[in-house]
Amino acid sequence: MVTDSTRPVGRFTIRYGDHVTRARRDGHPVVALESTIVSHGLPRPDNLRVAREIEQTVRDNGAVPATIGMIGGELVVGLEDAQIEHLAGADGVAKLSVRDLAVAAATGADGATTVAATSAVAAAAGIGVFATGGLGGVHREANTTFDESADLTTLARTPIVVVCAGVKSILDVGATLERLETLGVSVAGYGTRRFPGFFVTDGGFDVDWQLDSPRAVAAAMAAREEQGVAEGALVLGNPLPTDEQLDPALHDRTLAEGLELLARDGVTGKAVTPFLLAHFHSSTQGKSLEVNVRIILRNAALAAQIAAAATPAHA
Ligand code: PSU
Ligand code: MN
Repeated sequence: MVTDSTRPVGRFTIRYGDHVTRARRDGHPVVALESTIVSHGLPRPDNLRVAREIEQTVRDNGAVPATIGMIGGELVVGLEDAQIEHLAGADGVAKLSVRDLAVAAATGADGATTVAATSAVAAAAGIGVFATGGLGGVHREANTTFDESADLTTLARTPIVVVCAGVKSILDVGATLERLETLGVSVAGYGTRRFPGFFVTDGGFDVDWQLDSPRAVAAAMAAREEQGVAEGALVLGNPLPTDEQLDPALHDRTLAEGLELLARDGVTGKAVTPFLLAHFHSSTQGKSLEVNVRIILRNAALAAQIAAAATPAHA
């Protein structure tokens, strides 16, 4: 058990999985992975298979996976396979954002960490790269609901590179990009100046910076450390190739339906994102699920390559 008290994001008491302890000891590259995607973002039973595929993809690309979650109130960096299986299959697994971590720890909860909580814990563990699907952000109609993911405010004070396919397309992408700017979060496209739209290749907005190789991303990470402005994240948008995206017309139709159902069923708060993702996965006959899985695996591969490029002995 190791407590790291040097980082501003939190002094978490962390239990490290054996594979992560070995990687840290030997200076091997490590990639953080979230667990909410597994417990709340993907349907059973595919979620467990995908969780394992994500870890394998990280290994195949030269890094050690550290899936993060909470078991019995204890934060684990590098969940063992049986623990991932538990979070993927058990009922009552909590969706944990940063604000939930303390109460969940004190009550001995089992929980899956969101982008916000995973980045905070990963950064506290000294892990510099994190792969997910799509970030949370500003929801449509946030002007009345105030629904903006804590992913954004957490990334403003968490030094980590988040490899993602942009923000989830169920959100207000433009408003989210504006908030990322205000919050001082760096944003770059991977091989593109267009911000990706998660299920779809193009999210409809330009970004100011383009990085073209794992080495270039590693150099940006190093420059940020050197400049001493390392308290915020770098969001790296890694778009799907156009021939792998969800058909944009099907996407728009499914989203419109989903938003109607959301209003009809009065779904609010942290249930909104899982509800909309589940709607996509069930009403596209698994097409969106397939796309979502491809997104995550591509991001896991790239994150591993970046972590390797950032690790001196592995560059
Ligand atoms: N990316 C995916 N699927 C997901 C998520 C991301 O492909 O389920 C999760 C992440 O954990 C993210 C969360 O932090 O959705 C956002 O939830 P909210 O909008 O309630 O903050
Ligand atoms: Mn929300």
